[in-house]
Amino acid sequence: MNKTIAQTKLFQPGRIGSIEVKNRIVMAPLTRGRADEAAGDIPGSPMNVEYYRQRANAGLIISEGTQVAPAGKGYMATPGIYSDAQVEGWKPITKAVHDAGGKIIAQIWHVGRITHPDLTGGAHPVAPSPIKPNVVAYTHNGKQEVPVPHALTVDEIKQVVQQFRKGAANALKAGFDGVEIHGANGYLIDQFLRDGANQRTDVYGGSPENRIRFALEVVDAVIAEVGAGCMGIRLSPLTPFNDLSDSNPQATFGLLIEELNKRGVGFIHMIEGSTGGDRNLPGFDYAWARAHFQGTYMVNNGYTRDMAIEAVEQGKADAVSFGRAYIANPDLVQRFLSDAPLNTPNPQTFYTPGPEGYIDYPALEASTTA
Ligand code: 8OZ
Repeated sequence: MNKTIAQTKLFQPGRIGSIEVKNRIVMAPLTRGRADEAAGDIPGSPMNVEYYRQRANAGLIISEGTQVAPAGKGYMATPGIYSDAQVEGWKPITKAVHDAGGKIIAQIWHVGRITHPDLTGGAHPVAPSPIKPNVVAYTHNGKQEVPVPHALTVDEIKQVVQQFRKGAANALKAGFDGVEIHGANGYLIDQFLRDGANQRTDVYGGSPENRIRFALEVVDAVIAEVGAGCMGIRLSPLTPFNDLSDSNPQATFGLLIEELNKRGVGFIHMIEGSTGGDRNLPGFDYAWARAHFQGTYMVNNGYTRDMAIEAVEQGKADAVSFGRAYIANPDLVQRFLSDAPLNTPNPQTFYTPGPEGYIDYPALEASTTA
């Protein structure tokens, strides 16, 4: 018997980790640069609330990356999750999503070396090793080369782990349903994982066992606060984004996945290939990861509606996240269900302040969604 589209697994309720979701379509974390920077990187303006509320049709929303400390901020006007005022700011957002029947988790984030003191309140960028990436930071003083980062001492590493721990605890206080650790795209955790940025000779560098240590310390700290079921980690074993590389991604990320299994981590959010680009890069066996990871396996990067339906139907993934499509289509689930055309995202307004390109993408007319 042929299924209707609505009967395919992508549109069915299920669980992401222990979080019950009404479908397996996920809104990916999206940096939008619309927090109140002058007030202390605080989210929760009426416009921020409306943006998330509009997208509560997703089975799960993953918040924009939210820095766990001032030094972990790498872009203008990204929200934090370390101060009490930030926690208060997130509350109307999580409430609006819940009131609209959705679920939302916080993506907790530290950019490491991908920043400039003009963005961190003067703090010098940090990293596993003093290696400068070929990256510019966008600051209020224009585009600037990022400096050679300060190599974290072991004491400082422990402090950053505690910052992630506090971020996770704050996420629950703010009403989030869980936490995603940002372990992808060349930011701090990824800088420890991959040897293009990690040339340490202590227990945090060298072998894959040592390079995954920091990530696992963060995972353990987050689990201690929120439990393993409602947390997960975003990974991008192959992406060259933010000038990062690894000499053997299969060994590094294969070992990490085995360790995540031992901890009962709820989900992995896997970016396949080059973030926002080529999906077909050599060097990592995603089918292996799917087969071996015991939690929920969520995939991302350039999925179309039909690719997502097929991937979940065939068991290649449990859930699929959409970034750019969700920027431009607040009602993405309804559009996928009816195979309606999608609005085109406008990159000119991805990071600009104000409502344009944020809360003004049209939903389908009610008559066409019926
Ligand atoms: C694009 C612009 C700013 C931030 C990521 C958090 O790549 C980001 C990001 C992407 O994960």
